[in-house]
Amino acid sequence: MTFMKANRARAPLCAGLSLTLALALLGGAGAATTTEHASATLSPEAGTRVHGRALLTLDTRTHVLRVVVTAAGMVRGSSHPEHIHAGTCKKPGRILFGLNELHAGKNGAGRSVTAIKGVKGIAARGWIVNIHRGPALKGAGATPVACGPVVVAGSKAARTGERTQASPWVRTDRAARTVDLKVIAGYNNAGAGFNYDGYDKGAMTVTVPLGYKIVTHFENSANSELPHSFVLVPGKGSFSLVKPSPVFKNASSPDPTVGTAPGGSATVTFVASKAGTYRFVCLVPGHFEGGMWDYLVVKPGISQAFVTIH
Ligand SMILES: [Cu+2]
Repeated sequence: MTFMKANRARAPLCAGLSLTLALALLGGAGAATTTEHASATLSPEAGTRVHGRALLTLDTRTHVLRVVVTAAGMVRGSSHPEHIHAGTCKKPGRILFGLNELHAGKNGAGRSVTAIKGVKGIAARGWIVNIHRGPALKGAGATPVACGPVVVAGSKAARTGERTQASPWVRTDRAARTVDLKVIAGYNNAGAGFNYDGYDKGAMTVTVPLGYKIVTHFENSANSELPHSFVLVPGKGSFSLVKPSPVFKNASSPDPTVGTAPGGSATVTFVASKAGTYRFVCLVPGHFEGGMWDYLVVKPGISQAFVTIH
């Protein structure tokens, strides 16, 4: 099994709302709402490491659609044309809306904000956000370097968590009821290295189907300066930092208070046998307190795992 290596730099925190809570709130929104919300998780295309997120907000009175794109893993100082297209990431169609150019800073990350007038509604399906290689839209410059489908908040697709495009670091085998999950500790400098896949302090939620076997390919980056571990603990409340007690049998890397050395790896296999919100944490002393944790949600009624960045 191969995984594309994606640069998962931090997206802005959305006030720490868990996915479940966010969906519950959106589901409760009534007819009085004057905004529609949608988002797209942008995954690498064409072998790049470009990765990001687009947030779409439509004011249904003024018909102004505001699109904020954050992305990382770009070539430093590069410029990228970007659009909302019709179609799918596999088969992009015509350009529906142009977005302002995305400029990568010295760290390869960037943010663009675009306001588009005269938008009547966000399509429940069939919109994608494409970041092109650039700098111009000619020849190879038109190749998408990251893409993701637009998912409307509160829609069936958002509620069931189905995505037309799987995340690059989770793979679901429906027939075998197995999810392969890649988790890299100390992936980059986010949270001073106390992160999984580039996300710390609950900025990432991995959602998996209830009852599936989760095969976690846990790695500690060779660039880490410290050992790290992976243990699944309750989603809230306290738990022992010294006596590991994973919520599912075997849901722990070996000797988690000592940790896996930089460059080391471990396969952590467990069955997601009870629905709920959990956290995966590092139990090397001080690391959980330093923000080294993210969420894992076990959800009934879905058959594909996915990753949400908050
Ligand atoms: Cu750690």
